Order: sequence, then C-alpha cells, then structure tokens
Amino acid sequence: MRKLTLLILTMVFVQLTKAEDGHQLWLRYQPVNKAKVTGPECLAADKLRTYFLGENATLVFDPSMKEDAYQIKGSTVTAKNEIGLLYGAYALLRGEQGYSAPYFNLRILNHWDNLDGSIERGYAGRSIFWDLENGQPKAVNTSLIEEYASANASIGINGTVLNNVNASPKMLSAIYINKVKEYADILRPYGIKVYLSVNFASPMSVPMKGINNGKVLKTADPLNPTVKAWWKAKAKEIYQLIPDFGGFLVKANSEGQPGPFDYNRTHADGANMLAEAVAPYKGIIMWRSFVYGAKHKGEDRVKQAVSEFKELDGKFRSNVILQSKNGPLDFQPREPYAPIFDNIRRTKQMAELQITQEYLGHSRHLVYLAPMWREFFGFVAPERLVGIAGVANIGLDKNWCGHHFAQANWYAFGRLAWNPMLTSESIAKEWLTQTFKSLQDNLSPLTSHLSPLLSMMLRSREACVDYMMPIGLHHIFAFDHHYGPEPNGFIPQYPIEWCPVYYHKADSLGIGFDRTHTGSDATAQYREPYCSMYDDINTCPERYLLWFHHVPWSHRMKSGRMVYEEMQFHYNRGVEEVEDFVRIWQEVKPIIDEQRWQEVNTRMQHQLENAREWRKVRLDYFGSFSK
Ligand code: GCW
Repeated sequence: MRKLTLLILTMVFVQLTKAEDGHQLWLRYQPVNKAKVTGPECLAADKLRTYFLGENATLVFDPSMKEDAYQIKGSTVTAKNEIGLLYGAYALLRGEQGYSAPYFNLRILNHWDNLDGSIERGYAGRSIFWDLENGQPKAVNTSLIEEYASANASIGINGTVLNNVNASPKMLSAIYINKVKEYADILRPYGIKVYLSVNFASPMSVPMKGINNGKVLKTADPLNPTVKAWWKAKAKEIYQLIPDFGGFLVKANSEGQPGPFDYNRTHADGANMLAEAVAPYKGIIMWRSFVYGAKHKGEDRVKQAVSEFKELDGKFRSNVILQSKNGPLDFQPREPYAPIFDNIRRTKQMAELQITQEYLGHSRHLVYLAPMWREFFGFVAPERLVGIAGVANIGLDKNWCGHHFAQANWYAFGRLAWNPMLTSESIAKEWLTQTFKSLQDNLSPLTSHLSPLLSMMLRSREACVDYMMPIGLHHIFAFDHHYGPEPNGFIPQYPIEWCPVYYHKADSLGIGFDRTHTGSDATAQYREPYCSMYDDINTCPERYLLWFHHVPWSHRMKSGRMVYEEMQFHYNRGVEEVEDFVRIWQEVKPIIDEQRWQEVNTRMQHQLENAREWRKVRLDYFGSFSK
C-alpha cells in the first residue's frame, strides 16, 4: 500500500514539475514503444506502436463497414480503410470500446485566416498557414501542420478551409495554389481534405492562361461564358495538383463582398456556376446564407437570409450546400435558432458554428461552448443537415487557442460533428481527463477535483449569457472588436445593423426589439410551435424575451420582478458565477501544473473584472431609461 501511494505521488510529482505550455492539447500520450501491432502498415499502426499501453494491438480491414466508422474490441480495431483505422486508434488510445460511426460526412474547420498572417476574429496569435516573408508566402511549417492534422484526426475532423471567407482573390493565384497543395499533401494521410474560400470576383484580378488571352476579365457575371470558362480552367488547375480537393466556400453579396447581385443574378446563378466547375471532380460548393444589407436592405437583419434564399430553394445544383450560422443574427452568446433551417427544404444544408469566441469574451473568458451547440441541435434536428462547419479558434500561440480551456471548444466541435448526440458533460469529461492527466482515474485520490472543474465548464456559457446578454438582449457589444459592452453605440455613418441601439431600442417606456406580427414579424419565419410561441409574450421563453418583444419597463417577469430588476438579477448571477469559477480554480491549484494554472488564473481575473464591468455599464445605461 505504501509503495502504491509512493508511486502515485511520484507520478503526480513528475506530472506537475514538467514544463507545460499546453501545446500537446488533449494528446498527452507518452511514447512507450512497446506494443506489437499486427495488421496493415499505416498511420494507425504507427500511433498505436508508439503510444499504446497494451502489449499487442491488431488492425483489421473490413470492406463491408461504413466509411470512417470503426469497431473496437479489446485491442483490435476494425475499419473499412486506413482513415477509419486511424480514428479507431485514437479512440482506443482514449479508452473507447465498441462501434462508432460519424453522424455527418462533412466535419469541417473554417479558418478565417488572411494571407498577410492576420486572422479575422482570431485571438490566439497569427495564422498557422499564411504569412508573408519578403513579400512571398511563408514556408510551410510541416511539423506544426502535422500536429494540427493529428489533433483534428483524433476527433474526426475531416476537412479544413484554409482561408478567410472575406477572401483575397490572390488565393487563387498559382503561387498560393502550390502552397495549398503542400498543405493538402501533409493533411491527406490524416483524412483531412482542403477547401478554399473564394472571392466571387476572382476572374477580375487573377489572369488565367488560355482565357481572354491571359488577361483578367472585366466581369464576374456568373452567366457570362468567359467567366464560366475561367472557373472551369481554375478548377482543372487546382484538381491537377490536388485530386481530392474538397471545393469552395463562398461569402457573396454580404458585408461588401462581390457576388452575383452585382450582375442582377441570383445566389443560385452564382453557386451553380461554381458547382458546375467543380462537379467533374466531385467537388462541393458551400454557399453562405449570412447575408444582410444587400437585396433586402432595411429589413430586420435577422429576416434577410430567409427573404433572400427561400424562393431559390430547389434551384441549386446537387453539389451546392447552403451554409448557415446557428442563429439568425451573428454568433451571439444566445440566439434563437436560425429559421432558415425550417424554410429550406430542397437544398442541402450545413450549420456554421463559431468556435472562436468573437462575442463571448475572445480567448480571455472561459466559456465552454458545447451547451450552446447542443441547444441548437435541440431546435434543428441533425438529420436536416449534411455537415457542420466550425470557425476555428486556432493560431500560432504555443497553446493553439489562447486560453487553455478554449481548446475544449475545438475538441467539443469535433466530437459533436462526429456525434451530435454526445452530451456536453461527457465531452467535457473526456477533454478534462485527457488534457489534465492528473484527473485520470488511476490517480484516484485526485479525481474529486474533476467534478468542480466539470461543473465550472458546464455553467460557463450560461454565466456568460447572464453577464453579457440577459433575457434576450443582443448585439450590444462594442463596435468593431465586439469585446465589452457599448449599449449606447450609435455611429451615423455605420450601417444601422452594426449599432447596438438598433437592437435594444430602449427608451423611457420600454426595451426590446418587437419581432412579432406587430413589429418586424420575424416570428412568422419560424415553424410551429415556435412561430406562435415566440410571437406571444405570454408563451415566449424569457431567455428570448427582448429578442422578440418590446416590453414596458413595468412588465412583470415570471419571477415577479420587473424587467430592470430581472436584468439586475441576471447580471449579478453572472458575476457571482465567475467569482465561483475563480474559487474553483484556486481549489484545484495543487493538481494543475504551474504554467497552465497561472495562465488560466490571469485570464480568469480578467474575466471577472470584465463581468463586473458589463454589469455596471449596462445597469447604469438601462437604469437611466427605466428610472
Ligand atoms: O460575425 C461577423 C464578423 C465578421 C465576419 C462575418 C461573417 C468573416 O464580425 O468578422 O467576417 O460575421 O461571418 O462573414
């Protein structure tokens, strides 16, 4: 017994004293190199041989199995192909048994990385893919990209869009396509396909051999034969280098991006033209529905996607997928689901989730996002979707994601894309025990620390909603960077949809956005029962109250409190929750390695300060109306 205790203590000590910067993510296997692996020579065999703690492991092909699925029995992994075996190997390493198959075929990260190395809404350093060195694209960092690939493969992610949806046309020039090929070659063995975001007007700035005498075009009109020929030639050029290239992601006619409207054409005209170009190679087009301020300028922003796309349903080619954000506005900490998922019936759809915390405290706040995504699947059944995209939170920071706990969101995204039925709790538990090895079962004296950490993660999203946007208040974030409160935000030169005052509509009489039949009628876009439920102030869930209703200050909440008091209640609760997270973090100090503990602690102090600031700024501001 004494020996065992000593062994445990030594292990803990070794664990705690090792310098720990978080770079290993949840993949903390120590090379043991003792397993004898029987079966096909492949990456899965390498991984098991190096890291598997058992003596023997067996890999078996079974061609009758579903693509990417695996079966684990003891230490035997069976799958259709090498990628399935690799997924199975990672699953075995984390202790899984049994059969598992991915729910979605498309499990894709979207990197909003710019060619100059910056990342739109990135809070973890510069791009791992792009930068300029003496005016040229930087050299590929092979070992880093391999690490990135294995982290993704370990959670089943099978695609990555390498550049920002606000896409530079340069992305499609030969020099960059050659880089994309280098990335594709590194990612391929891990089952990850590359995709690119494209600028719809690319033919107007990138010349193409054999088209228009090698001169750039004067138009990007999707019905123009030369434009079509340009895209076909471009697709051919890409597929010659990258035969398994995934396809294009497109943001068109939104926030200033070019698109088919520029030529009086429809989204379908634009998407289908591109779809035709990649169809011979089985490529896909992911066309985003995040549009506002173009064709339906002036209409309530949350309605515009449905207004623009509904009539086009059924007009898209079969290799076009409409990609929509989970909420109708823009990645707020809580939104009702986006009704476009109800209105589109004959076009394939994907959901776009945001892993990077644009409106959720960047990588300073600890906010575990799985509960938010699970909430979404409660309204939009996974069977309505063919895939899931996640806007990545990855950068060159040593720990990849800025905040150590932000790694959990990358992890959770992959796990939910694999199986949207997994619970937030089971995912958090998996992540915690792999990421902080001292929480694992074999060190049982310490497992009691697992539950406070779990509880902190599971409560963190609701806490954020409480201190940022209680009872459905939305988009009252500071201009441009979206970090911090700016409830009085109004800049006359800006589109009104960027101004916080447009969303809360507070005055001396009341507060909230009337989206019922007496207002913008956004509720009419929802299927029943939600349409009636949200429209009626008596049945609208209070978490969405000010999203759908403009209410007098005297409105009584279910708690008996009036609106302003209810806001006070939520702001206070949000702050108290963060105070409790700080306490929990102090409590687990003995079992967390020094560097990660300190780094998280510093960020938590910030989070607490910010939560208090949100409360003060908002209560002062809204209090001046409510009296
Ligand atoms: O959330 C908004 C962001 C923009 C982003 C845009 C989009 C990439 O503030 O930075 O641009 O959405 O999703 O297209």
